[in-house]
Amino acid sequence: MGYRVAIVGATGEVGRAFLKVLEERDFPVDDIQLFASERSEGTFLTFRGQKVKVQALNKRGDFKGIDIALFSAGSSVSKEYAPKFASDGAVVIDNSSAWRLDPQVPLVVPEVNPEDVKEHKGIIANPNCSTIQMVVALKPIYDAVGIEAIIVSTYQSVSGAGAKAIRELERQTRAWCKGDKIPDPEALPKRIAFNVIPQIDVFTENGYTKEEMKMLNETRKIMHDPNIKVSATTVRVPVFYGHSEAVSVKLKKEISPEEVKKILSKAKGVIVFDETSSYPTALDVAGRDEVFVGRIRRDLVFDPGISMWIVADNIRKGAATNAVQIAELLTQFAMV
Ligand code: A2P
Ligand code: 11C
Repeated sequence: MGYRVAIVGATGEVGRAFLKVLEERDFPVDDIQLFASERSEGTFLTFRGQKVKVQALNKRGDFKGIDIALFSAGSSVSKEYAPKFASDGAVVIDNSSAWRLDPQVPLVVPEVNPEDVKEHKGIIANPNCSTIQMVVALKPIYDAVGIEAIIVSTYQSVSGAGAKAIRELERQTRAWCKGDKIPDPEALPKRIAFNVIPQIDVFTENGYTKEEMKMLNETRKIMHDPNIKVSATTVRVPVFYGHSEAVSVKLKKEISPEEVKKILSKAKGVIVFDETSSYPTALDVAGRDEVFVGRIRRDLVFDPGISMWIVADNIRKGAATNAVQIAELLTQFAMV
């Protein structure tokens, strides 16, 4: 038996990846409906070789007849429409930050807390991309020896900020190569071509950005550990796809880098890519669904502690793949 699936934000970076990942993983889809803004109404996207018409979300009266709705159209759309889809009978898997910290809404990374899916009341939240790849790599270490604190610096690609930011990096780089005036930033807070920007999302009162606070609050919720400490500096870099993270972890018990490599080599969804002078980069992982870990070494500040380098495709494992894996859990647990 297949499912009636809807995608909200289908024309966006993550929306298009939803279609690809559903196809690749052969998710049992009987019917697919695609929604975006009025700007995209009547355009077509392809699913399994068939053209599917995009509908304007705001022109639909009700959302009956949908089993699973994958949302990635921003927080305000999710706040307004996810409850409508849910009350009309769908289970919503929402990629925005709108519902992530709501106690009624599970926040799920299938490799880490799959059972939380069972608590859903119509909406399940997909975590932030930088959080997902970090917890996939750290949960096996957490289970083995315990983690007290994490210090993380991220190197995040422009695709995390959507299709407009991708075009912005392209336009600015082309202009620079031609010797033309570089267009002013619109999607990102400063020029991104040949630059790095230590700001993702807006600043909060404590001097950290929202993206940085998401890494703390979401990690606590996913790991079911309100005491774990996370201090993040999140940075945008001129890379199209793939987020990289330099992570230092304060452990509760001693473990050697060799043991960490062994544990992570067996962990679901993780690939250890750690040989002398060899490590994963964003270009290596673009288009992949696993989280790649390298540079595993003893930390020189935390004792006991481990440092490592974690890289994943933010649009796939950081968004679309994680959401489709949640949909797969719903089918495994017979919850749709
Ligand atoms: P559209 O393409 O019609 O603007 P990205 O994050 O890559 O920019 O994609 C955002 C997605 O969210 C797009 O599919 C976009 O549709 C969709 N979207 C944005 N605002 C709305 C809205 N008010 N209602 C429905 N979809 C929206
Ligand atoms: C970025 N991580 O790279 C952000 C995008 O909360 O889902 C995802 C924002 C979110 O810009």
